[in-house]
Amino acid sequence: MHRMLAAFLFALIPGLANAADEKVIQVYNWNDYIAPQVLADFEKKTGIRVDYQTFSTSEELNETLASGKSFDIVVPSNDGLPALIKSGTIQPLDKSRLPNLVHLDKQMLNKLSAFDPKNKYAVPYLWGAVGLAINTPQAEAAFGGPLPKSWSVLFDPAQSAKLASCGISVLDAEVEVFTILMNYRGRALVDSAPRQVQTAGKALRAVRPNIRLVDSEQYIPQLNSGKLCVALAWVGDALAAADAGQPVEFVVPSEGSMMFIDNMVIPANAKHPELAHQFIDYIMQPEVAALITNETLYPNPNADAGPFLDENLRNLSGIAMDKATRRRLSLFPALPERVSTPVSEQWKLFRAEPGTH
Ligand code: SPD
Repeated sequence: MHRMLAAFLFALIPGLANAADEKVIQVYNWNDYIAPQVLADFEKKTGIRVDYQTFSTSEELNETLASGKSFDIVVPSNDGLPALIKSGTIQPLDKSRLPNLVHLDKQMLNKLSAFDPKNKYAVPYLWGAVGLAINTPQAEAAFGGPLPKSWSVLFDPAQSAKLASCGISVLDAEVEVFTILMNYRGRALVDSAPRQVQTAGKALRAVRPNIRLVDSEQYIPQLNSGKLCVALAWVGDALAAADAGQPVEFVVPSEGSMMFIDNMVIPANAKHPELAHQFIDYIMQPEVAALITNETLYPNPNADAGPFLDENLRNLSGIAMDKATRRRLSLFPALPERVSTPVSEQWKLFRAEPGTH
């Protein structure tokens, strides 16, 4: 009876049959982190439509996942993986459906296995460093000369006060900011006691009046249009400003910095895990990984993508990381709750303070 009704409806309403057959996957990724052409090509080659949505903070991703909303692919950072695995929020991958895994850089997979043992749940997508995006002419004019290559330009109140007039921004990323601040203060965040996090929070609030923007999305167009002179930035977003014609440099300060690996994973409640595997395997093709790097200016973990990269990117600092810079970068560790809870509390206090107008 139901089948007859469906046949009747399909005959009555043209296009309904196609709509019922349509394959769709829901992908949830960071803002400014894809080449639109890749999605269009994937849809054309596979007939699978991509419903693509974005987030701009790890907290937003975690809240969305905790709400039970279903996605087929999401893109958490390495430090978020252990909690997602432990809570059963993501499912193991079926590697027999991922032949393009052979292209991935073995060293990268090895680093990632500290967060995802045996690389069971996650396929690295893009990675990169955290550093300072500096619009050199503007910053030097405000500072009164060359800037030290140090996090002090942000965290020393006297130095950031000089730069406040040309616009400072920091990422809306509590783990990033507190990890770097603690390193600058000579401590590892992961080993810090709540009281030490509170003291660091107080130091961070002291520079809040010098900071115009706490944001990970709007800072991109603002850097691109010369409205900010110093930003605590993820590498691709800083390189995008140089690509947009601004005299912006990406600097890894002398005290060192952090790197992240962002990963494609399949949530446990995904409606189409088999299509999700198809999507992941598509992205791991060297040409496709290169298209994504060419567009986003973030390095990818694909060992065979080099020949497909735009020529000007092959030696670009930030994408091709020299050994000396790599040595100054550590991978974000997963934080225990005894640290992440005071960090979140301090972050709320910091955000609530008024900044530069
Ligand atoms: N604009 C896209 C930025 C994505 C960067 N992800 C970094 C996450 C580090 N926790």
